[in-house]
Amino acid sequence: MKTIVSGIQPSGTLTLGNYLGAIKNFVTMQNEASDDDNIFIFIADLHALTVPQDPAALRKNVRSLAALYLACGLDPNKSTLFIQSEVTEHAEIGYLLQTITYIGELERMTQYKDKMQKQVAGVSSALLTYPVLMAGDILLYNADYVPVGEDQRQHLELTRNLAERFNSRFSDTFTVPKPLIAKVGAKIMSLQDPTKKMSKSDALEKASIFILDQENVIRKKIASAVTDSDGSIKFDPVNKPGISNLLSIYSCASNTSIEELVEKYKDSGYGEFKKDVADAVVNLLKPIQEKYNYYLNSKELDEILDNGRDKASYFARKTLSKMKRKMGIIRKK
Ligand code: ATP
Ligand code: LTN
Repeated sequence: MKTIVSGIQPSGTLTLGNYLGAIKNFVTMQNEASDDDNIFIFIADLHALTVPQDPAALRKNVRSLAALYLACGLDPNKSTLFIQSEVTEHAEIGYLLQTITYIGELERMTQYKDKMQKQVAGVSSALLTYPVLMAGDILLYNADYVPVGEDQRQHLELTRNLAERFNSRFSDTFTVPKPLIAKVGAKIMSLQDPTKKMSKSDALEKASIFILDQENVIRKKIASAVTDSDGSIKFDPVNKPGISNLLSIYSCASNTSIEELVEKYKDSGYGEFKKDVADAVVNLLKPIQEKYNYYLNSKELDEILDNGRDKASYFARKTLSKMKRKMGIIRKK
């Protein structure tokens, strides 16, 4: 029996990076899981609040992400799907874990350092404590594995440290989780600056492919992706970051190895290659988009989220009361 936990922030429209780096792996793991495994996939709305959000847009994004999870193949009979803020134990464990986290550990987080620079109206203290909340998300369910993209590796390392610290201070309580980061697709890069990660919050629209982009938009974005003047199709992220990124995208979208693709396109030009990358991405996203529209307007969506909340709460309550007992936050022994 194993437990898998992961989440995505409803902080905007999801990108192809979120799909290939995260959701695709959630679905694979779900489909390979056995009946006694537990899979918790949630919508990290509390995390989204670490930077300013428009309340109406946030509400819409939460629903949209839920529909997208289902459209991408997450099955509520196999995975528990829920909204983080509806299981209030997440906020509580976040606070309790802060009491064993050092400020220095948080100030070292690269995502904090990057994101704080982009804040114009001040940096919220929640942006600093965000990785502690994330550790809580994982430890509440005693996760064995956490499928994420490469950018989350450092947060997972902190989670492991906090689990070990708590266990040694208060006796064995938490499972120490392992990150699961795919070999290909864990860091899809921007189409306009392939040395930067593709991000939902990139100001440059054509830098990212969004899961819900229309076919003609996807084709245009890939056709105008930045490459190089060398003319050969090879996987070399340092000297050929643009072509290497397109090879990674193509490989993940078509389930073909990068080596096979390099061999197939050894005599081709960039134009032909880009056209085929676009075909693969369009074929990948089209069925997801069709299902998305169905789920977004379906009645099932709320039922699935209600059931997910109830199931997740059951596990979260158990872990939290054990944790509080060990810390002395209990009236009677
Ligand atoms: P933001 O740009 O608002 O910080 P994000 O696009 O990085 O958001 P998250 O919600 O932080 O999205 O990430 C959700 C999941 O998607 C995480 O597991 C993360 O590692 C993964 N992910 C995000 N961007 C990429 C990317 N470019 N390539 C691969 N995986 C990614
Ligand atoms: N911080 C993650 C989202 C996230 C998460 C988690 C991922 C929040 N809690 C727990 C895995 C497990 C991000 O991708 N920005």
